[in-house]
Amino acid sequence: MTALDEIKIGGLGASRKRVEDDRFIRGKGNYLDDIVLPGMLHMEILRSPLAHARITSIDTTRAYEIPGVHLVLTGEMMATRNLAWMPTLSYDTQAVLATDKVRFQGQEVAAVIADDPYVAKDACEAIVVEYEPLPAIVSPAQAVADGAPVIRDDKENQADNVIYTWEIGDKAATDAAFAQADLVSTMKLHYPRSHPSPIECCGSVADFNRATSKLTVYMTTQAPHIIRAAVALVAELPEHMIRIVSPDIGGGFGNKVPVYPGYVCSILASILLERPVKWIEDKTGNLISTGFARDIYLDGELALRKDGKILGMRMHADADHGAFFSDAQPSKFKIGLLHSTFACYDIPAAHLTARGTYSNKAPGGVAYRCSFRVTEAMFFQERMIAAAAADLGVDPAEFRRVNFVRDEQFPHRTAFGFLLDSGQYAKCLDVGLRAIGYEEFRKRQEQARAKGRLLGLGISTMTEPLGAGNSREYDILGIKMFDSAELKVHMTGKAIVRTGARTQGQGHETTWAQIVAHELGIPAQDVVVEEGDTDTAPFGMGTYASRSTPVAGAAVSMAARKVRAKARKLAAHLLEVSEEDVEWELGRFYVRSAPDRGVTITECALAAYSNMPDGLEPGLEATAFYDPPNLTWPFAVYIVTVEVDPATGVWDVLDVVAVDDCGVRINPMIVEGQIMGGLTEAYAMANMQFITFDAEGNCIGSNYMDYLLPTAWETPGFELHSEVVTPSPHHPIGAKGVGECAAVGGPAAFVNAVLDAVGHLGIRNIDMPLLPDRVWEAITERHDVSGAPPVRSEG
Ligand code: MCN
Ligand code: CUM
Repeated sequence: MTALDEIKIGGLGASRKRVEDDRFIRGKGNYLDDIVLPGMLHMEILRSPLAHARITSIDTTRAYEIPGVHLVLTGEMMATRNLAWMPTLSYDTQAVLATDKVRFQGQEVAAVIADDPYVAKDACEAIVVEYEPLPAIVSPAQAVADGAPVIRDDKENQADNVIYTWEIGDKAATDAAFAQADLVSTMKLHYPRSHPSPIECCGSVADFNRATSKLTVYMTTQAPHIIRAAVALVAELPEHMIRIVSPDIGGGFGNKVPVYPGYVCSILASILLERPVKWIEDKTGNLISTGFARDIYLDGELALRKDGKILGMRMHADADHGAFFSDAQPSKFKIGLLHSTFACYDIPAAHLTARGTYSNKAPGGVAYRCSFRVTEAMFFQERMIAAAAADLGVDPAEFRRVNFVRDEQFPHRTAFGFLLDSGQYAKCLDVGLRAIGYEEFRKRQEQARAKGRLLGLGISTMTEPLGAGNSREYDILGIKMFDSAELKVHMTGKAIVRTGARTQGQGHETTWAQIVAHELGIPAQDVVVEEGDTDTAPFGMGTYASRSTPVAGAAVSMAARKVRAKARKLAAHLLEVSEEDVEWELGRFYVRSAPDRGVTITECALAAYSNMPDGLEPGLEATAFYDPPNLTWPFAVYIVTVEVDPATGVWDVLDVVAVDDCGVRINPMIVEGQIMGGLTEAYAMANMQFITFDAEGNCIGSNYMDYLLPTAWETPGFELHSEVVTPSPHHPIGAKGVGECAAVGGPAAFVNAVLDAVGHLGIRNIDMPLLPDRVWEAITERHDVSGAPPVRSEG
């Protein structure tokens, strides 16, 4: 026997079909709403119709009169148990159920627990709440205006609506760079609110068992272990008596990272009623109250030299966080990793300031398919780069190439202090330009323009810091960021691997088995992957920020290597040679001097239970905790071509080319799926997704008539390229994260393409979404169009 064929056993690089899809496409998944427990009750939430109002009274009498109603929770009741407010992941507090005021439209005011969800919903409507309306704030500018009402008057020492001010970088060096500039290019834009809107909404089934004192909560969460710790601390329950189970998840995209009031209410209700309580959000509830992202005003400048070299960068961010500051992000950074902006460019000096403010909107700024605001960072970067190239009158592709971090500069320290691990930026760009037919397109564009047709080409590049931690720099609420994996090899050579991550559609059940196959030669189909149950899964910080492959995946590798080290001892024993004389090739140990004499990993597994050498602990399992030395930095180039109709402002996508370098690909097919999904979201954000607020704080876009999800019909085709592979030097298998790259880098490619088509008309910016009326207004009025100011309400 010789080494196994890695692709045949489903190892690294095999485009193995996703094993989880078998049950999903047959409708056999086990999602939260599939969970039915004996005696289970149902909870519905009453939400505020107003954005900002004082609550003068809540009368629940009529709700209690409805047959089938067991409990009506109000903020006042929660307060008696110290649960009216809960801590957020960013050291703020958030109302669980409103007591004093409501602070955004859709805020949770009361919860009804009843025999079935319809009765609970009816009972919600029977609750009488009296409000005294207050003026609403819907932008950072309004939040800091003189005389603005203080939204968070519940907080001591909060005299205004400012949450934080923050800065990073070297101001003096940046000022000096600007003093030397031949030209200063500016950019001001608004990255609008967006919503992850996974197919499955959020929900929980809380089951408190009085007999055992154990609380089991089935919950749509991307980070079950963190939730367990949070529940232990907030509800003051012992951690070992809490079991969080995250069942199959119908998409997360960041929506299922935060802790929502519904979870807390269902837990309290189950404890009070001693019965399982299920809460499932409806689509409106999900769209109006949970997991908003972005909503940030960015204003920046580049100091440029005539020859196209960038000397310095400065920017200011005004972030609208909504009524509660509840972002999940590393504690050290107030505005996530926004300072990853311009990381792929070699810029000597940079300075960033940020201010976060409260508004009468649902909590926002929560990540949506981005590693803590990297989406905003890269969007701004690539819009700014496009504008600067135009200001300088240089080719935008060449401008990028001149300023890229060069291959020989890695590892490269950015002006904001990140250490880039590896990359081949110029090569990715070349592949992209060739694929789109750059030179030919420029000619076509010119000919078309002569005939009054508007063609445009947009380039976007991005690099993303993925894989928090290392624990030195990254923690959430003081909990250091690392991950672990546990691998058990059974006596017949089959195995189970568990991690503290939680797949939501990314395919971990498929890819983690491939890592084991790569490390041990156990065919992937013989390895089962389990995640999401805190009673069985080893500790982990969860799945977001595309950290699973960089951290949990690395832990799988390390656990497998520990198993291999032990198997080597068993092999030496079986082969009757010393360990030093044993060599490894995929699936098999052999004697160095006699390669024909060998034992398979399966034989070693059996020996671990039946024939171990004296003094060796039986069994073949290992747990590895992995604290990454650094983040992984994938890179990508996205290029889009469009045609804009000057008569209507409608734009059609002609071609999309994507060149992603995420290091070694575990499963190329899954990686391509991730990229296509991300590009689809990027297209949606650029083209059609619109959430805004009128002057009274009414949320416009809280339904799928206003907030559009692209279907296969309108989504353009994508041409994907995988020929550039720069392994991460510090990751055990050289893989970098990829789950968010296309959603991060994609939007600017679409927007840059449209602006390239209309830029010669004197238009510098149109804010997303680039709806036809905005594009048409820009073309006909020849001015920039900002989507930022609140929509005036009629009547
Ligand atoms: N992968 C690979 N080779 C690489 C990198 C990744 O084969 N070099 C595989 C991984 O093993 C995994 C998938 O690609 O199966 C994504 O891996 P990774 O980049 O590590 O990201 P995570 O698993 O941590 O997923 C999180 C990321 C985030 S943060 C959001 S948001 C998002 C995304 O994944 N949400 C998703 N993609 C999603 N895809 C689906 N279907 N559903 C979501 O909710
Ligand atoms: Cu940034 S959304 Mo994902 O990190 O779950």
